[in-house]
Amino acid sequence: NETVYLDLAQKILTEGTFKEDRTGTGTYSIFGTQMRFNLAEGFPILTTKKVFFGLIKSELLWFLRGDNNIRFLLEHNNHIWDEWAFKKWIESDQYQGPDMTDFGRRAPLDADFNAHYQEQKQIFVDRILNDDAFMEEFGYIGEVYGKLWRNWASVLPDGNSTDQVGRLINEIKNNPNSRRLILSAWNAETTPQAPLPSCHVLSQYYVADGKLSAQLYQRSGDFFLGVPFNIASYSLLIHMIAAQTGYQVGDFVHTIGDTHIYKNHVDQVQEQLQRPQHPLPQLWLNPAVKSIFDYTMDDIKLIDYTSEPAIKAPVAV
Ligand code: THF
Repeated sequence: NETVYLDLAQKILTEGTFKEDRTGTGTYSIFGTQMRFNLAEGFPILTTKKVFFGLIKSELLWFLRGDNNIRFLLEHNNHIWDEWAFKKWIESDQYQGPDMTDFGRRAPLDADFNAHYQEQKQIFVDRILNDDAFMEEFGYIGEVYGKLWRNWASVLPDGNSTDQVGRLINEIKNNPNSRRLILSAWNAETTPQAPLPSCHVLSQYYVADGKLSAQLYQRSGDFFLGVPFNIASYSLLIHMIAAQTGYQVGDFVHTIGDTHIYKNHVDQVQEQLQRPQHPLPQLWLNPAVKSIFDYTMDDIKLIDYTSEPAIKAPVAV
């Protein structure tokens, strides 16, 4: 169950240091935390608030495609990366609309501005979906997840790019005792220039007793909005890799550096902490799928997911 998540939320609120941050919102933060989820006990998606599993599926399929252009997400009605591509657009000289500086901070505070922002973002999203040249120029979010997982550029003059996921699957099949089962999403040269440098920096995979486990190092965790997604996303990835390599699922170990609750999420967390837990759902993966790269939305389902209602909160940009 999710007690480990709720206890850590409580600890951040009680012991966290108040820190200003890049987004100007302010957070309660502690450094260096760890949660462990035994995936055999059920699929670790929160039940004290509704978490939209469809968004988690489409984001992970997007990473596994090696895609770092938000069009695929938009085609799946997934808007969790819009702000980052939009930021690049409004900072470009081609953008002629109303001033959108600091939109993430201003939108929740100023209804008038928010109306303009929503309008501009809708125009942006429609153009990414319908205008190929625009999508090519402004749809990318840089050298993060998808790109680095599937298509890490070579530093050698005539080298080939590296498919880290393909290699990882082969290594788990052929060399399961390896201590080098690593997926890196941080390229020291290029990632710091991305609109949002990767939060989940590195994951390591581990096989023992017929079970596949993984540990994620996440440099920064937005505990209320992002972390529930990250837990479910990596748990889903472990299930998929285990299914493709013939192992059962073991543990997901989630290590986070700056573990924070945004100031404007505190009321929501407090409400969540009062709520009852529901039994965890089970994950179903279509057993007919023969490659990690062939899963579609319909091949992945949660069985018996019941939860308390969703809790809205503004995302910091
Ligand atoms: N930025 C911030 N501030 N926090 C993050 O967790 C985060 N991410 C990704 C990129 N930037 C980030 C995107 N992940 C939501 C969930 C995950 C995100 C971004 C946003 C979110 O708003 N979830 C809502 C539902 C949204 C919807 O229905 O469209 C929720 O209630 O869960 C770190 O991965």
